[in-house]
Amino acid sequence: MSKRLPEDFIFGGATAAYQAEGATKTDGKGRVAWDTFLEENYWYTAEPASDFYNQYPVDLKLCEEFGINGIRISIAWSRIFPNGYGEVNPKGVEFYHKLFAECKKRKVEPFITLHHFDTPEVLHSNGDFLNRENIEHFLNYAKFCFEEFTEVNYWTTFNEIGPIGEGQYLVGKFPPGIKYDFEKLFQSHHNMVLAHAKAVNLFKKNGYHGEIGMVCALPTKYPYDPNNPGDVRAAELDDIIHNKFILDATFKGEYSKETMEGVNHILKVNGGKLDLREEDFEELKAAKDLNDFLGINYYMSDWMTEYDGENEIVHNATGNKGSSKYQLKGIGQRKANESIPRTDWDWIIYPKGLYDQIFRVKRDYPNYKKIYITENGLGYKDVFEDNTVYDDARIDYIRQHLEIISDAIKDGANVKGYFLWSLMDVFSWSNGYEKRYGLFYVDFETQKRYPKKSAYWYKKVAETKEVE
Ligand code: BGP
Repeated sequence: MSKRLPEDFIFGGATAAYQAEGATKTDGKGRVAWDTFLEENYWYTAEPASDFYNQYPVDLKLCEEFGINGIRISIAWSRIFPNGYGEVNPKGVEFYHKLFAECKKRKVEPFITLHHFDTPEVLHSNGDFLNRENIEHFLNYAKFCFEEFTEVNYWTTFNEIGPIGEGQYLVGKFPPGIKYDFEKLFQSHHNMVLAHAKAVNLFKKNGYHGEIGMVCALPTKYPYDPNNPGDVRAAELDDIIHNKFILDATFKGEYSKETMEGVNHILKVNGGKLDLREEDFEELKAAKDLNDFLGINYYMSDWMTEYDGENEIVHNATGNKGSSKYQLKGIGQRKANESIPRTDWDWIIYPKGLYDQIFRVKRDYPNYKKIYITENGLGYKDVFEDNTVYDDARIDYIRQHLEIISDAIKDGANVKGYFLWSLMDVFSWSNGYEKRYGLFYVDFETQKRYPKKSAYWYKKVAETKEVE
């Protein structure tokens, strides 16, 4: 029997400014750290991306035609403030007004993210969020947007604080490319949740229009052998790094005893000391019940086993299956049963992990109010033929996750929408243009869009609310 989703459910598509817009030097846009980092470390750049800067009317028309009634878009901070602060760039402001007007025309609800990995270069090079001054610059940028873009109903402060810290300071695949620095990792998490809390407090104090929340990547962590206490501990510690530290700060306004015990253990083994101030917790506490929603980005789960050797993370950027490695001293090592399916980039496909994660939030953070699944999707080496892509594997992936969401709702979780990553093909931060996710195939040379088989399938689900 097919599973149903509620009548008022949002069937959305997700994008991010830097991965979609292109036009990185157009109309006064300021540089971001990624511009230089991609030039120096990867085989591609953010040009042309999906040329969303010019193609957005085409993409929004496709949304309307395919029953997609929500879109995640991020504002590029450096289009509004090319240097991160100071003078406003009117051309950037105008672009987003035009984009939001087009959303309205096509009856697609925009969910707007203020920061999706793209801190302006001027601020990134002086420490990004490790530098507390930049929290104030972020707040000024947020305040400007709240007051300027009154047509927006849903605001997200940050996309994925966890992977930012991980990419920048643990794996080194994001600028500034630092590895195994746990002090910077946790400090970045802390300072960014603090910036989020300050933005939420400001939003509510000034009574701005709309709702506000945050988007977290929440990969579920399981012990490889649930009967081995070392594996159980490894799963707990990896969960603290990626999920629990951030969720605690956001929804409890403090770090629980177990969280701090885990963090202190990690810092003892790997070195480092955190700057956590009393006044930070006042802000966090004031904001903890004010989040209107939590966005969950869910792609994968991980299984962990105990590990005490040297740190080694190998990032699989090219889709060479089985080439990744993740093992951290005194924390754990990723090791999953071979029978569990995974993508060519070694992301483990496990829909039940989403169900477990939703119920973990419900159990541990009962003040979460409501959840949107703000990203989920399959990165695949799509084959373009007959002017389309027969992406049955993607349909299967989405189906399994929508079914699990339907179950979660039936079992009492408040999940209000789903945004497939990605609406159209975009480039992937650390994997380039070959890792595609879209419902619409993008020929990056001509910028023409072609609906994939999954787009027709998704349209039917959005129309009938039945997951077939
Ligand atoms: C999330 C990001 C997105 C997107 C997605 C897919 O972490 O919010 O911006 O890139 O993951 O990841 P990837 O591009 O690495 O495959």
